[in-house]
Amino acid sequence: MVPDEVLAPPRSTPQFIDLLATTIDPRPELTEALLVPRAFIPPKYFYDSLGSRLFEAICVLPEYPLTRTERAIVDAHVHEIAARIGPGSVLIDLGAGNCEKAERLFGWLAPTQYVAIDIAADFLRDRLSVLAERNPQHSMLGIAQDFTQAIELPAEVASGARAIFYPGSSIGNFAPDAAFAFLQRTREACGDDGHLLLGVDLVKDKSLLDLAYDDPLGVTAAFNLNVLRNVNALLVSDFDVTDWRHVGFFNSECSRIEMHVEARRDVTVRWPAAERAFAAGDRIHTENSYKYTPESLRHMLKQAGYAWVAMYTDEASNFAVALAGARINAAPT
Ligand code: AVI
Repeated sequence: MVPDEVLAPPRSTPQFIDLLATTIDPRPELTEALLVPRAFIPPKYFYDSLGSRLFEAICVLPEYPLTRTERAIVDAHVHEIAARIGPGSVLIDLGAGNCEKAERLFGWLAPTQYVAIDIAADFLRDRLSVLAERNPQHSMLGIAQDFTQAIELPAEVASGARAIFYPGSSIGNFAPDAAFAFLQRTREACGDDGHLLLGVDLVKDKSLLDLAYDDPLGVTAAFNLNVLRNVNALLVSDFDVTDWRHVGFFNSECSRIEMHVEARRDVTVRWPAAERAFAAGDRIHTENSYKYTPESLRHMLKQAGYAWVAMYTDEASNFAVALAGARINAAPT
């Protein structure tokens, strides 16, 4: 007979809700995306467990300074950010990944609950339990959810003012109209007492951007090509990664990074629902990463319904952290 205390989860195990099982089957979406003339794969499919780890590796590359610059900006202004948000909100971390960015805010924001949401269920569950062990005094809830279509907050999310955290310039992975609709949804989800803390990469020299998305070590290439392995797992398709190469560059006209996988040779990809022939040189578009200016960002946040926006940037204006508030009488002076 095993004593109860051995079977019971450790006190620090956070609650975890998996809403992915109840969301859409990825197969019709992927089939459709692969069969349109300009084939594409939505970037959310990068983030299986290996893809999430490869993204962590990208974030420490010297050529990809986004994460470090964002951290430095937040560190430099965290006192003011915390004063504006006020203590005791529910901290909702969209695309939480390894949860490390939000963890740095715990001491400053003293959240009543930390809610980590991500599409990579296993990765999030692992990282959240490590986080909970390090921070046993904080109440935590993990939610596996594709929040790109709708932000669903289940009843387990505590009531009270909400601070939504969307760092890392993930907003750039939406097309501008979808980014705007997403910001409107964050405004709804944060309620009339809420705030949004948003990290956004800014337009800069093309050579810097090209290098950030096509690094000499090939980490970004591995991240990009891994999407084919994830698609194989989801769709039971037969992509052979060695048939494809990584392409990543800044498209100045559209103010966006584009990533593609390009066929090295003629290849036919098969899966139970269909098949698709690609000629050598054909591309599958895997990601856009839009770059904004502080002005365009401020405008978009105001249009989305936020009453005020405080904008923080680094000295070179490479990256911006925007704090947007829902309530007009809390506007910064
Ligand atoms: C997650 N997202 C903000 C990253 C970006 O920069 O668009 C994903 C990424 N793609 C290639 N490198 C990093």
